[in-house]
Amino acid sequence: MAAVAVTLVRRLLRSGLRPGLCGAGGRELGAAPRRAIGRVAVELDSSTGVAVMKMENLPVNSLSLDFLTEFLISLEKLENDRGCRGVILTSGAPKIFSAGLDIMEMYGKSAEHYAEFWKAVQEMWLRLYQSNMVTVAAINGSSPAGGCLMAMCCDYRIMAENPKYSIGLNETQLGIVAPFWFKDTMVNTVGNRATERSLELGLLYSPPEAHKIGLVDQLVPEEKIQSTAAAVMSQWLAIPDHARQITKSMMRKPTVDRLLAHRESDIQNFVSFITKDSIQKSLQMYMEMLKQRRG
Ligand code: CO8
Repeated sequence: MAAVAVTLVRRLLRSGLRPGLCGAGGRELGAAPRRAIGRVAVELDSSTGVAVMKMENLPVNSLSLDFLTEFLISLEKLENDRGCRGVILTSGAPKIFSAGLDIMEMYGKSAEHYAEFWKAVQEMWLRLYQSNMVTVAAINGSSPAGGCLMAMCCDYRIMAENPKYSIGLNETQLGIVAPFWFKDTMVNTVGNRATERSLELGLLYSPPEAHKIGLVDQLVPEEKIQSTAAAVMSQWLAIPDHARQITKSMMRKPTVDRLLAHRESDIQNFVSFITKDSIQKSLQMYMEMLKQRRG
């Protein structure tokens, strides 16, 4: 994984951003919080050891290659900071947690680009799913596809009770197929039957439906989401780190190992799938549908 991190840092430097300027958590110790990089705002409270990572890739927090690169660097800094034990993942975009993978990264690009993009998506999943820190998702907006995957990587999910929001793995609605490790993550969260139905139909659930199947752990009024996340975090942090971390690894390692064993072929599968004319056509139609829906 170290090699991937070096590649990501190189990418970020090429883009003109300077990841090394601030201390872990996006601020220098003892200095006023400041933004390390543009699309992910991180604030670490050194008195609690809890960081809030706010996704700010406006308008919809789509997971572009640049965003994923910044996200990974921010997460790694926190992971390496002994003063940080927990992360609350949330959104700074109104009404959207994350719109999932950036469709423009999967459309009309070269095979090399698709491979680089997919490696970054894999890396995001590997890092977040295996994080040693306690991770709590404060889902303050809609969270389709890759957004739902990010939330499912966390240890606990709290969603705002807003009937306009939805969450789920809706890939089949775009004419694409969720990869096996998306499927595995959902099976580990809600079980086999609910995953089978969700994935085949590309279901997006309202907050009460998501809560009913266990896709989210708790619903709260929108204004209480951050305070509830902080309260849940302190319950999880009351458990000794080493015991919790070993238990988490015991639960998640077999799933992680499955991707690690097939990482290259998973990239090749993605590239050969996404470059098919029929898939490119489906994505184009889906984007047109999104625009028409807006009127
Ligand atoms: N990627 C890129 N751009 C997006 C995305 C996205 N995922 N979602 C929305 N946008 C764009 C819209 O096109 C629009 O652009 P513009 O202003 O230029 O027209 C802008 O963001 C705002 O979008 P909306 O007007 O639709 O905003 P709303 O607030 O009305 O709705 C939603 C927000 C609910 C997020 C809505 O945009 C939506 O449903 N988006 C699509 C979400 C989605 O289906 N994502 C799935 C992505 S695929 C994925 O994550 C996993 C793929 C697995 C790989 C499969 C292997 C082959």
